[in-house]
Amino acid sequence: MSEHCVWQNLRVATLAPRENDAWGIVEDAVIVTKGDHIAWLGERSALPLEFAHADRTVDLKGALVTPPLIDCHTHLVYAGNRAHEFELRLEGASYEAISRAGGGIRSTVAATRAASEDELFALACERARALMREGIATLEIKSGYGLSLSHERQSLRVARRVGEALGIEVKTTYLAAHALPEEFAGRSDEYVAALCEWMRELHDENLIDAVDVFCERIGFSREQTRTVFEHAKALGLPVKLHAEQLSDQGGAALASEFGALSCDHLEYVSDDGIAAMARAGVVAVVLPGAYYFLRETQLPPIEKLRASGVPIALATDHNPGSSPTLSPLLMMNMACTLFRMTPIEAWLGFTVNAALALGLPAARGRLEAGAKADFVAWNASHPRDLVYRFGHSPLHQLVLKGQAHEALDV
Ligand code: DI6
Ligand code: FE
Repeated sequence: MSEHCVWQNLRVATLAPRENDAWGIVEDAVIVTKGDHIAWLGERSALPLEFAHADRTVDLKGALVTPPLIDCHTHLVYAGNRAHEFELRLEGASYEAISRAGGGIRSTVAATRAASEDELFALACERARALMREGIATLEIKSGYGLSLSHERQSLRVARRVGEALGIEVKTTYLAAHALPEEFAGRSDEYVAALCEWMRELHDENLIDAVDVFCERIGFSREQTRTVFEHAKALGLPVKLHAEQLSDQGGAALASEFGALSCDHLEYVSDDGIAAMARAGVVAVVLPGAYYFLRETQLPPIEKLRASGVPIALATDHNPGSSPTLSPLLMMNMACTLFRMTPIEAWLGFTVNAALALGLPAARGRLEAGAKADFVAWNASHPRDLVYRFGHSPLHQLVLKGQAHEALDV
């Protein structure tokens, strides 16, 4: 028999819109969980008698309950850091120049290859725990700092192990097309052919949930991106794209042709790119951490994306080079202050639209009867309070499968 638990003394923001309220707020609410799903959710006064008798009652002391957050774009598996490059950039070197000089992604590749699988696992778990302390319970993790068959396999295996160890859902993304490894210098087409072969093997090992490419002057060309996408398509794998982060490569239109789950970054996306995304139902993932940390000045075209009806998701883009943040709440604040998104858009960006960017149902970003018994209790009274404050996590409890999660202690 699964445990029947009544959670009371709380207010819920379901994010399922009701009448004039986009937040779906339920005041003086009760949540009834049965094992790992929500059996009932609503106002206390409407609690049906059949649910009133519980095996366990939890008093949430007036907390605000929301759906857990979803981080739909991270590069969590790597060793080392790039604090030195941060200093170089402050002295005037550009991100692209550092990359062309052999630093950037390739310096993290060297550190990652030198680490053992257990070291990478410990580092990635520590980062995932930090995200969970701000309410994350679903996480996308990209490979892309291995860049050989065995090192990419190792990164993807580490990503899977993080999910199992922490009891959260991890979606893995194969990003071998992130940078050209040294051993393929001057032979980028051969590298693309090789990584497409590896894709087949790693797919057979069930290590890949989606395929991504860094389509950029310092990454891979549009034609190379097409080759990678064709291989993914032949294997039935969904694609996503690092598109128009530093320049317009026509990546968004290409990804839309392949029915991509998402196009990410998008500072330099064209009107045609946006139109193609709208037609194909591609999610825009905007990444204020990378925008801020690279001191970018070209804003992603939020107003045009909005007007075209493209769903907008947000993520941390956690990585050592362009976005070393582990704070989804800070990203929500920055999405509002820097990108002029609204607080409800920021929340939908880390819940409903982030689910879509991972190929999960939108309902994964809402709290409703029948949903998984996963939610976050915050010491706050309204979700907009969490967007407004920054540099602070008022998390009270992360509840997964109907149980308060224990693994968050430092
Ligand atoms: N775009 C990014 O912002 C990250 N990867 C990518 O394709 C940066 C990765 C890094 O600098 O290590
Ligand atoms: Fe990224």
